[in-house]
Amino acid sequence: MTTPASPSSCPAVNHSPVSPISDLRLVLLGRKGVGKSMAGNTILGAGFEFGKPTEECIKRRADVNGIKVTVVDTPGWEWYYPLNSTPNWVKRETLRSITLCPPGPHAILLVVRSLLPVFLTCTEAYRKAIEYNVNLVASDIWEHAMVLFTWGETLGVNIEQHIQRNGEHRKLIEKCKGRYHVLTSKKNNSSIAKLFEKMNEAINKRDDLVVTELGLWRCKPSDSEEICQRKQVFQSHKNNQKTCFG
Ligand SMILES: Nc1nc2c(ncn2[C@@H]2O[C@H](COP(=O)(O)OP(=O)(O)OP(=O)(O)O)[C@@H](O)[C@H]2O)c(=O)[nH]1
Ligand SMILES: [Mg+2]
Repeated sequence: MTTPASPSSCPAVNHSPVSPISDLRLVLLGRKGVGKSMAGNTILGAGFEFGKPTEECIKRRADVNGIKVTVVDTPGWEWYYPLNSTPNWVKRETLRSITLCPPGPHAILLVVRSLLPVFLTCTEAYRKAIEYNVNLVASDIWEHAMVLFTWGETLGVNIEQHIQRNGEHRKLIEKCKGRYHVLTSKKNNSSIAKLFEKMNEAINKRDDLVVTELGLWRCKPSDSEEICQRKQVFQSHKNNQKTCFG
């Protein structure tokens, strides 16, 4: 890994013990109707319209437990789209979401409904659709991803049992290096505090915060030209802002 030039005013990143985070930038991604907007409200307290389709990215900010939290909500992709046929406007908004919280999100929350109606069980196709749409953003986005289960109050079993029984959810969590959290529709301060704690841990665990955050924007041979261009836009934004990452 190469270390990018960082502004000389940036303080050294302290990894041990876990440094508290004062600013958190999050993007919510997921299929239509899984509860992204409501999850945004649960995290921030309010700000997103839910119960109707989100048609473009929306950014909201709030001070939560002393942390400046930015959440970007996105339009969901339809469950019935065949793989590789997500409409261009959804792809465009998915890509735009990460540009709305410069210099880039700390975490991408993959919102998944914990229990689906019977006609929408979590099949391999369902998981692959999630992976396909997430990969549109960047191939290394999984380094920043966490599964966020909604409808937690309907689970009926504890989450570990649920994951044990649901192989597709398990595979998704494995792709996110074991990171997941469960939300319910009711605001629960300790659940939000726990979510932030998990993100803080994940951020601090990365080998080098600066490199890793830049890593999201670093072009890889596997990235499409469009993704590379977006990463370059971020790179120049970062250079202009002369800010620290994190
Ligand atoms: N009981 C319960 N209902 C939820 C939960 N999360 C979302 N809902 C309901 O599910 C419906 C859809 O929620 P939204 O947050 O609008 O879903 P979305 O993912 O933003 O939908 P799109 O913007 O269309 O992609 C709403 O009627 C919510 O009230 C939850 O955790 N528990
Ligand atoms: Mg929505």
